[in-house]
Amino acid sequence: MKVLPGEKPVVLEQKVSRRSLLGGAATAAIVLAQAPFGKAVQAALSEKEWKTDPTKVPGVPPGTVGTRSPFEKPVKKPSDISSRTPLQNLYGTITPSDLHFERNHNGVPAIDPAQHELLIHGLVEKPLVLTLADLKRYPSVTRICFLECSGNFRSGNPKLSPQDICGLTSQSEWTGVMLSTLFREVGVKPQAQWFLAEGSDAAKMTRSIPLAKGWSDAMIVYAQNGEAIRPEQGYPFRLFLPGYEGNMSVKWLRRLELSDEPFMTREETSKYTEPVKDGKIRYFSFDIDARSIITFPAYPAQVQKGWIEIRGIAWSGRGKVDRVEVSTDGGRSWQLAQIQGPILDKAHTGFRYLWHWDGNETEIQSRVTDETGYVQPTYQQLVAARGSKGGYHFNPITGWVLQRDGQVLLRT
Ligand SMILES: Nc1nc2c(c(=O)[nH]1)N[C@H]1C(S)=C(S)[C@@H](COP(=O)(O)O)O[C@H]1N2
Ligand SMILES: [Mo]
Repeated sequence: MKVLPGEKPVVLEQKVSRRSLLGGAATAAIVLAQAPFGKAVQAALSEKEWKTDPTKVPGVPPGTVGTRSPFEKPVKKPSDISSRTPLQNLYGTITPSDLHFERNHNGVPAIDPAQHELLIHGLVEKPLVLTLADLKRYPSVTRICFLECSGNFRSGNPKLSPQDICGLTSQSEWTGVMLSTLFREVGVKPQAQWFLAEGSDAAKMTRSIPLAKGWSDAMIVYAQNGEAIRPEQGYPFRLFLPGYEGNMSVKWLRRLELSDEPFMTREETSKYTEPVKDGKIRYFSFDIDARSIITFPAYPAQVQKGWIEIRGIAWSGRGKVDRVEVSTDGGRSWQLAQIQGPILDKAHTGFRYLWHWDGNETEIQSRVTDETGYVQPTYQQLVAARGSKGGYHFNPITGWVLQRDGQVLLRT
């Protein structure tokens, strides 16, 4: 193999075993020998080697799983209880599975699918116990849908990114069984009106769900973006309720109990309720209200005057996005954004608006209207309607201030 003067070959001959290749070319990779091969080799490359003319040395051989370029480092932002999707680093509308947000009330359980069962009982003709293998024998359905935590709101600091403000929403292509298929299998008794879903994590998450949702579009999903659902998302399977607050899509599902009334669990009485007016509390607020957010330009982006493609996502738990408007003058005037089709039901939908920025300080905003006619409210409208400054189901218009120096900050 020809090596340019002063350069060190990175990967040597083609006909070497993986072992000798790891040993010969990449010392650090020996430690990583159990890691995916390509990743191990790449991780072992020094910065100088990445700068070698790639046409002068053979590349890394194919591996067992793909890798992300070490120049791209999108990461979730974890706290003790959740981990947020880096919306500002994503393209299109599918969240890479390893960047799907997480909200765990007592950690991610380790579940062996061979030991895991789902019980369906209560007001049914024929109670049923199902394993993952059993579920996979039923007719399957695949759909693209967002999942959002109803606690997905933060504000108060100009240096918050879309991830910080709104990173508890993600979108996947989900595959599983319609709950209606399983309802037919067990035979629902006429008195049944609700069902309880219970998880097998240490939080034993339980929520009551109206039976009608079970008959319409509820699913039990075991796959996400073409592979088995990830442990963080509920492996081996979870309930998935399109458009409903994320909390009800119980992960690591182990039990469904049909009943004539709701169970009034902790998560639907003490938690996941929100103040409305006059000291009243609203509960069983299932639908995710329509929301949009500009993900570029947004903090921490730095921009230059001239042409800027404003980009973002919009979604509604009640159906399809009808339109998205963008304002480049702090909400005084609005223009229609372009929507990236296909527009799917209850799905993150991309929008863009090409804009020429003159370099003067201004504020950009986006506002979605869904197919029911619901218009995304301002923060002031929400506070006036609810009499509170936050809580669950808070979906205000987000504004980004473009400063003259090109720094983009959250309007607080
Ligand atoms: N069993 C169980 N299911 C659960 C939770 C949990 O802690 N345990 N968290 C809920 C909450 S509050 C949300 S927002 C979603 C988050 O799903 P994700 O972690 O896959 O993004 O799962 C819901 N289902
Ligand atoms: Mo949540």
